[in-house]
Amino acid sequence: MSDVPDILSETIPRKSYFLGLDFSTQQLKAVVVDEKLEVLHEAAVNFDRNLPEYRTSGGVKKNGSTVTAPTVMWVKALDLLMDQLKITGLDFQDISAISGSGQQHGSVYWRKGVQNLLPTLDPTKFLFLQLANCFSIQDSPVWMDSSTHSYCETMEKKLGGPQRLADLTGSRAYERFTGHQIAKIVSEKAELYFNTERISLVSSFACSVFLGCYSPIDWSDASGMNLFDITLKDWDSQCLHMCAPDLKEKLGEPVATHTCLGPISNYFVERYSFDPSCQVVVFTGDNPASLAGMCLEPGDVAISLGTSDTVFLWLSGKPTPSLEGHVFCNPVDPEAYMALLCFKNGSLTRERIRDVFAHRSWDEFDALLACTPPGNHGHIGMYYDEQEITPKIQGTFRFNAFDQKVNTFEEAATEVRALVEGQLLAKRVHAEQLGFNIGESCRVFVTGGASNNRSILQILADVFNADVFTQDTANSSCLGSAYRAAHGLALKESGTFIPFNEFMANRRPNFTLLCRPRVEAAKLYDSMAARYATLESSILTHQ
Ligand code: 5FX
Repeated sequence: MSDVPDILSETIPRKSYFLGLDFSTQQLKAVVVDEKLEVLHEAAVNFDRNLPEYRTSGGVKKNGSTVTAPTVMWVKALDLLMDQLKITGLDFQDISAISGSGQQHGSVYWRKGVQNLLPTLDPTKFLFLQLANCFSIQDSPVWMDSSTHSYCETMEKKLGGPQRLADLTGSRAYERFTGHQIAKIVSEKAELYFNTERISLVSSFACSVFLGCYSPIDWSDASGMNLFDITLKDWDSQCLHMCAPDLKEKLGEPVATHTCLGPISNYFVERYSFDPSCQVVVFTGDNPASLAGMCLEPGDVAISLGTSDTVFLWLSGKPTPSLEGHVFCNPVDPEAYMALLCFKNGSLTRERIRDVFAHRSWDEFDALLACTPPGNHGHIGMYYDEQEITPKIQGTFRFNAFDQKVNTFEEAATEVRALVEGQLLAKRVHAEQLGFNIGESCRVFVTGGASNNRSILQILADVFNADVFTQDTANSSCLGSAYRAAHGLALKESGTFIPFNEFMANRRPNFTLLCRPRVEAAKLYDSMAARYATLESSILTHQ
């Protein structure tokens, strides 16, 4: 224990539990922590497996470049999750505050009149039965959608170019960003848009259900819409007008990500015996919540190896958004920012290569990695099964040691190493392009499905020339939501702003050192990263 005063027990002395939820792409997860922020209960509902009636694959429905999820499926998942938590023996009465996160950029369209219904839901009935007819658009566009190209072009052009939009909103125009999704709905389904009372992000939609009224959108998740001025921390009226009429009213006033919104709705008090004073702290995006869950500090890199691979960094100074990657408002420090890089081709591509080249076996995949040297004898691969976000390109690109394009690699082992090295080099190259310096004290924290694969993590340590750590729990978004619930409540009770990292002192989750960089391999990856960057620009200019 350090000498830092224990702010948490000073502000929350009584027995308190905190519930964190994560409405992610493939599942809905929950974690409950106690007043020491130690995990007591966990639960999850998988959309494909536990709710097959919605016929999703990987939690989504694809129709060309349009990717959606049935909004009511998320509500039904919540009904199931609450029952699961009850079965774990959790007494909901002990929960002092809840918060949550959602996949970023996805949007929910509440039809006119629902604001009167939300506070009066019948606690004897499931939520999904009562909310089934509450959405003017049944299928929510989600972050995997890439169908709004023309709307992106229009906004960048009208606003004075991609860099200008990035300077204002933290990102150039991205197809999955919510402003363009809304613009598409106005243009293709105007009637449904005009029948919409409120537009939520996945995070603020879930928060609204717990609150029993429309929740505001928080600053961090608002930063993923191409509508929010990240410096002024307010909607930008020019961007709003470019996307849709009366959008400001439909989005509501944005709030700081530590805001405590008020008590949980009567539905949860009556149905699950929550204490009526249990507080709801505004929900945020899954990546910002993950930053909180990992207790990131300036100089650290966090990498989530999941459906999408994401890299995020804490930015302390004035942000300098670039044409690749995103700057969001920091979820735990209203003065700071965070950078995020999102790679759409993550675990699904790793699984495809495993299936094709390693007989569907991770053991064989690891054995193939082990029998090839770092640097792969000069071979480099870039695998974009789906249209990639960073950079925007689709297809498979293989290069030999002379930078010549080749159609295949001769050996399965070369292919497997090319995939892993290519994916990890891309993360380093793009983090550096955002201005990140891999310093001596750089630590890499990994989370997500592939974070227990040692062979992949050794390459990660070598590529970043940094120690790689993992946390006790892989559910960093969920855990971050539970921490944020505790922090938000402490701010409310104390009436002052307590920095999150001070609040978390003494209670950071345990980190385990998994891999250390190997000097020779790290040197080799320095030059390989420069080669990777050049090859990537060459395919982008020739596409
Ligand atoms: C971030 O910008 C993304 O689009 C993804 O990481 C989603 O948040 C995944 F849920």
